Amino acid sequence: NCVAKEGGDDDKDDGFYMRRCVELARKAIGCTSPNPMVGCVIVKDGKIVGEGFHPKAGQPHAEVFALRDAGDLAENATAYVSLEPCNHYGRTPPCSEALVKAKVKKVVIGMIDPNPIVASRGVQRLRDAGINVVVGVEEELCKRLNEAFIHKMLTGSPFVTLRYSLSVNGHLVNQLGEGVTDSGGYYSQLLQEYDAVILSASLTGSSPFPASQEPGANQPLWILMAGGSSSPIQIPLLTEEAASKVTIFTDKEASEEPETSKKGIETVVLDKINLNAILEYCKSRGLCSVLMDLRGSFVELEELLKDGTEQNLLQKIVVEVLPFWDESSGLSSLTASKSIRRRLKVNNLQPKISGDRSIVLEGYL
Ligand code: AOF
Ligand code: ZN
Repeated sequence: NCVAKEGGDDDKDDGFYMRRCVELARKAIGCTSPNPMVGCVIVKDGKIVGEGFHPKAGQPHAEVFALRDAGDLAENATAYVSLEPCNHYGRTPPCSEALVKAKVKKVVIGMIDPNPIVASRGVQRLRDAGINVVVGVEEELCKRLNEAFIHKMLTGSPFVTLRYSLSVNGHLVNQLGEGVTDSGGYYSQLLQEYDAVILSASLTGSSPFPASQEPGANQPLWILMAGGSSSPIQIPLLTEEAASKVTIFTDKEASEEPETSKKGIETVVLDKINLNAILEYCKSRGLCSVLMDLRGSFVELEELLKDGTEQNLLQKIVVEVLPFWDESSGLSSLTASKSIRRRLKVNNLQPKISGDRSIVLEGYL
């Protein structure tokens, strides 16, 4: 009997099904905030009989979709969920109850829900019902998936990532490696993941929005910093919905206010532009994740991080290294890169993607 077995799931382990949960969860990338991304798989006799993910806040949770998909086959099956099943009546009823009612015999969980109204109560409810519960399979992967949700739950503040590009000789450059017009590009993927993106208006050229990324339904909130006496920003005429996806920060020296508020865009005037105030604003809007996109503005970054308190507000750093030598910058080779890393105390940048046009490095603070 030497015929290779094809398509059988019998040899798959818990890690395999949990990785599938994460894959399913990511189908809703950028759509679930302020809720987490969650995936669920129902497995019976070594076969997947049901799958689901949480599509959007307010809609049913992942477990509900997977149980629906499995129907009666859920009885005596094992449920895999990337996040602990909830045990509360929120916008939707508790998933722990749904799993008990469906008579699953085992539940394998990626990570405990950091939400204080859930935190281990889901596990407790399942165990009380006699269900075998395993916690912590592919835990690191599940935590990475929801790093912003977890941070927001534990601290009340949004998860903030700083992004910038460097040329190979270490100069900060005003460019993106993966084209923003290319919908599969790394940058557009980043934009999809974050609730808001902070950009310096002075650096964004004639349109404050990167090409083909005008504000809209599935876009982040665009926060434009237009402080100082920099030249006025050219805001294109936006629909009401698009205008609601833009906020402009100015200071007393800038002359933007009347123009932009006429166009239905929220405009906040500060004494002086600072990261603290902008992040307070993000917090007050209940945002979970914010991308600070600095393009070519080392001076601006230095300014923002000057007194050291602001850098405590950053959680992650993404650096794109572009494959060209930049002679135009006034900064000496590698100075910018080293200085930023020293300031932020990042010394463990890991390669994430390396393509033709750039290498993307990521690190945590
Ligand atoms: C799960 N499965 O798929 C998700 C969970 O307002 P609600 O009712 O949607 O509840 C939101 C909370 O439920 C959220 O903060 C998180 O703790 C949990 N999310 N739980 O069992 C899911 N999305
Ligand atoms: Zn739930």
